Amino acid sequence: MRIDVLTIFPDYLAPLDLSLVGKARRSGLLDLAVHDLRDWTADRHRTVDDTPFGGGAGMVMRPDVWGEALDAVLADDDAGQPAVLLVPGPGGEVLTQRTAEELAGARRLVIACGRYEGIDARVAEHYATRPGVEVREISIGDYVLNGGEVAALVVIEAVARLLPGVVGNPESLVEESHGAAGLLEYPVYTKPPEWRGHAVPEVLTSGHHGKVARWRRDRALERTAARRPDLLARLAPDALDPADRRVLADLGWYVAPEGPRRAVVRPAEPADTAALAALAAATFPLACPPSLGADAVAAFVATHLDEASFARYLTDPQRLLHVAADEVTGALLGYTMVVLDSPRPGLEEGAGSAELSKCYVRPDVHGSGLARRLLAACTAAAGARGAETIWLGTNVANRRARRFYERSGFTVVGRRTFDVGGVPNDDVVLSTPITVG
Ligand code: JD8
Repeated sequence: MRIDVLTIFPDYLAPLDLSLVGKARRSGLLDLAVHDLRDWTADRHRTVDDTPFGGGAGMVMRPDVWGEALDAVLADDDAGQPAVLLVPGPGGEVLTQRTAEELAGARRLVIACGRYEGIDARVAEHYATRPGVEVREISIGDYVLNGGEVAALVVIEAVARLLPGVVGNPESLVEESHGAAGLLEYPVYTKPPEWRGHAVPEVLTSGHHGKVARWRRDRALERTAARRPDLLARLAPDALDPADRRVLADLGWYVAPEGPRRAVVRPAEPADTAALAALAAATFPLACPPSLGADAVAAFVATHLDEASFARYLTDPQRLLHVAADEVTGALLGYTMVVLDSPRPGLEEGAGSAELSKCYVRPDVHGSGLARRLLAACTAAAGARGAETIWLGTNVANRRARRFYERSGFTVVGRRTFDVGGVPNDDVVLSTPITVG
């Protein structure tokens, strides 16, 4: 790659003789030239600026000097390669790793470093019409600098390290922040294993590569959720495996079809009535065996899961309803309903026995840990109301649900017949003790 930098402060770019970029220049991987803009002035004062048309403070860099300089630099190219003309400015598109990756694919970059109040706007307009030249006004961040040189240093380092052969071990490019994974990097450690009373996390000296990789992924997810939730929200759902989703769930996130989003789990309120009934009507049929006719299901929904029923449930002191909702849109994602002091099938005594009557999550967010969070919330609430055990019935054919409850500590304690719209259904009954605190 060839990079040309035009500036009135060539020494500002001296750091590019150092470190990896310096090595890349000396090894020929990068052809970098720094030019003094004043070399293209025509007056003995080598003037590059003048007063702004329309008045105002400061000076503006002259288009004629820039024109002479850019024409010369752009023409100095045997192969006539297309060039990207970068014009740093606080109003440009903000540089990201994606931009750096794009620019690393170019054959040639020319960077026009402005000073004063900036470069006459006609320069960018003019070269945008020049064949083989793509003009991009870039910014390195939402703060104001005095010129474009610092931005040139940033761009050149961010691009050069992506060029083949510049970074010794290309592997290290993979796992870094803003890299392909789209996550911030995990914390790193080296010798000594103990420093000023701070120990290195044990897993890192365990030699167990799988556990190390998982630990690092979890830390990267945690850091990104805490520091750059905007980056997390951009992740593609299929980039997140079940372990990732469990970590995100513990951090208060669920994985929506459009990507990770924050979800709140809270007690249901009267304002949720209509949305609750709609969610219940949409999810209950999914837990019913195909053998159960649609009429029976519809009859059950109409009599037990309609708005009037939920309005009643929400004012019944013996019922605890919790919902999971998208933190931004408020859309309901899942819900639970617990009936306090409800005797387990086959037992008389109901005191201290809570029934998990309903636990449903929208199918498009299954596997995102929301059911686990809802179960934890409603179980804790039942425990706080004195319940010592919680039981539920689920259709014998619903293996997914049974697996979920058994993974959550429930054990099979019996069977029951559950009437849906007048049709008896075989349920397996599971129960688990409630441990408060
Ligand atoms: C180029 C002149 C100074 C800017 C009057 C202060 C980039 N992220 C960034 N912040 N600032 C710049 C930047 C500032 C520049 C020039 C880049 C040329 N200035 C001007 C407008 C207000 N002075 C930048 N990339």
